[in-house]
Amino acid sequence: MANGRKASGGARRRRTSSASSSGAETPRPSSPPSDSDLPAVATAPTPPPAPKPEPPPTFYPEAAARFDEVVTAIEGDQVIGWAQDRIDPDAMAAAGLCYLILKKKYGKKFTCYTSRRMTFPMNRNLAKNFLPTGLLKRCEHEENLKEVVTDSELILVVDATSVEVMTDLNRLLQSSEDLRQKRIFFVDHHRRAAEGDLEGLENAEGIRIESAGSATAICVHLLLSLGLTLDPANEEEFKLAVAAKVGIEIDAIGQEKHELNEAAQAALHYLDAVVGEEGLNYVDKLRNLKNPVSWYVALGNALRLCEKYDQNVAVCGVGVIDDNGVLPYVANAMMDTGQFRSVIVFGIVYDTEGGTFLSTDLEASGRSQRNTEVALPDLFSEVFYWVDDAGRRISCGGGRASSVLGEHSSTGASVPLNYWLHYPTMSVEERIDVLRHFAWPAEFVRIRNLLAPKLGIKPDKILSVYPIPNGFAST
Ligand SMILES: [Mn+2]
Repeated sequence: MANGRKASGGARRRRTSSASSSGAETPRPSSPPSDSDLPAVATAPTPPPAPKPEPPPTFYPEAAARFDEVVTAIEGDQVIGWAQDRIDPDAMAAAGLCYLILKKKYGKKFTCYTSRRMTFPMNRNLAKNFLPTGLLKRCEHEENLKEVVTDSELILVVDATSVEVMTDLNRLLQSSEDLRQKRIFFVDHHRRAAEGDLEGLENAEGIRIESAGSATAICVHLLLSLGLTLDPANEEEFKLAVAAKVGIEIDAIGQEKHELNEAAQAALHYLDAVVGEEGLNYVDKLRNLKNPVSWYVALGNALRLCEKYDQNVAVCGVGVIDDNGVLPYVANAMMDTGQFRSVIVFGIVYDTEGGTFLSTDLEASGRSQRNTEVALPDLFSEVFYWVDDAGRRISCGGGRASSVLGEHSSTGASVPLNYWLHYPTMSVEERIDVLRHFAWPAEFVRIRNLLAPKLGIKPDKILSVYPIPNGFAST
């Protein structure tokens, strides 16, 4: 169908470099641009030198002491880090604070690796305008990733320890026993994964504080415990404080402020004092960033079929798209109609850069509200998987439920489609055609066949926004 091509053709949004701010001399980020670069709306006037906020009582001093021992033992002046695929604000800010600690206290340079494109405009903007330039590096852009990892004395992993959410690190660790012997230090607030957790490796250790609520809150206290502070008059530190505030708050979504633990509250209180009114304005602007227009096209396509979905659980295949932010956005908007108790949206998502395909995945996003019949986290882990060489199913989906009865749940999945990623084509355009005409019908039918019996709905209630060839349209 022709009307879907625009979103994925060669005319991708291009960012100009004018808005990328870097270094200590650049002005404060002007109004954070939307994904397509807003012009600078209001360049903030240089504020009067703000007094340095009083550091709060610090938490986790033992963790800081161990961090200090581990970093002090490193001889080189470079440390590499790792964060989850599609790095989120908490991981970003935690990486940013580690960067600052390593730079100011130990004189070391820090580069944090992550795979896949970030999901939301806010995240992309935060990375671009509020984090030090060069801190984050996409694994797909590093030609010698294996050498980089082999050569580094330490891998500092933030906000994750499950290898399943760090695709490229997982691949490297699988490939070499030497790499599995690497020294790893993690700073995380998630529960240890039952399988495939870095903590199970011989030379891995770290800080795991589940009650902290975010990796950023832990890192704020690391910074303070190590005798450092954030200076609002310093460009880089001011921006990092803004990022840290966003990081903590995003991971606390669904919780009231008073429900956060003392350490997180103290960290937020301190960051508020550092960023001041100016910083709070940036936080608001970041929250209100507009979505790219292609997202509305996908939403329109999905809503066009509104009458045909199952009322209990609407399932929509949005086809082939070039932006992974579309799926949670469409899922949320469909829930907002109030017509469905659960929504599952899936599609083939690719990411290109400079004529090269960086990834091609089958991705899905699910939302549920007061639906006791559908347990989305379990469903996602059963339905979204890939099969390894030994025939084992490796699950690539999961999520959170806010109560046992599925009061509210939010899930995601990302299954690599390696066959299609490596499918030889003559051009990007041809590849997109192949994905749309061949990969999509095959993947759509596959997911429909897996989902329909598990959801107890008829296959023809699972809809594709693009027609599927005859014989498969309904059964
Ligand atoms: Mn987190």
